[in-house]
Amino acid sequence: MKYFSVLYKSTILIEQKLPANPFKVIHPRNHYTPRTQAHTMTPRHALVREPGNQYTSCLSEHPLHHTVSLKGAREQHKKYRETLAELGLEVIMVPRDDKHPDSCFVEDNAVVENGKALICRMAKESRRGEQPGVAVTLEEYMPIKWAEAPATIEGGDVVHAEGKLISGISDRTNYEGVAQLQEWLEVPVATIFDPTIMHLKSYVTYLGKGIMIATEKYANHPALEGYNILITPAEEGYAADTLSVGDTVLMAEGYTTAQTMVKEAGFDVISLNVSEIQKCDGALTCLSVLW
Ligand code: CIR
Repeated sequence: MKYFSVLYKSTILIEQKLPANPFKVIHPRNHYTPRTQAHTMTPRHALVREPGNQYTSCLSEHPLHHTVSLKGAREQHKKYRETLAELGLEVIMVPRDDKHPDSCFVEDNAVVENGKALICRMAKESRRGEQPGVAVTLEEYMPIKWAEAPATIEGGDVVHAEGKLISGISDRTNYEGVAQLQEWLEVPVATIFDPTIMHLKSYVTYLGKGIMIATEKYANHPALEGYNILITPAEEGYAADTLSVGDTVLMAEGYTTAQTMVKEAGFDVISLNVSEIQKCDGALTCLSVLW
């Protein structure tokens, strides 16, 4: 197995840095039965929403954004849903949202951990308004809370590992967002500060069994202390966004070296074509909320 050890310094736990932040429960309900407790690498549910009619107007800095195909994105999304269902997950479809171009990237709308969901406060104005559809569905399964200003937080920044979260402090997520995340979900959150990036999970994801996959830039970060790190080749950085279901890892098609590394680390790999998702700056994790 090719593991790359990291230099360990000190893990930065956010509770040492941030004041407590009281919340209101916005949509209290009593009829749910909590179905999930601690984080599991074998989720049973996947919440998804297919790309809406405005998808091609997504936020994107991808050079091929102008070639993005809604039809292709829907086909790729369908294959993604089918794959999750074949892996045994209950795939829960949130009704399509044709008003918000980025509405299929539901990962950014909510963070689920410990049987609860924090509904995110999106950093980008054009994405505010995506969350209610996701919130209405999630609250049938678990208690929810809405993140409140001045917090901004997007689930694409939040890496889930056993017993902890690791969040980017990025262009989309601020310290207040992480404080609210930690308080409501009652889980320690380590942070990686990099305001130049959109989301941390484009660079770091957790495979399970104590193994992360990361681009070189973050591999030595103290927040990843204690994990074995697979470092993606420089030209395969996109492959660092992976989606684990048990011992199976969904990975983007075309990144063969990274896929081989993950296989050699003991995982089964399913390769998916996500070209039309990538053109909207999305990746595999962005398309679902798992629990
Ligand atoms: C955005 O810029 O917000 C979307 N076009 C892409 C969001 C991707 N989401 C993710 O990485 N979790």
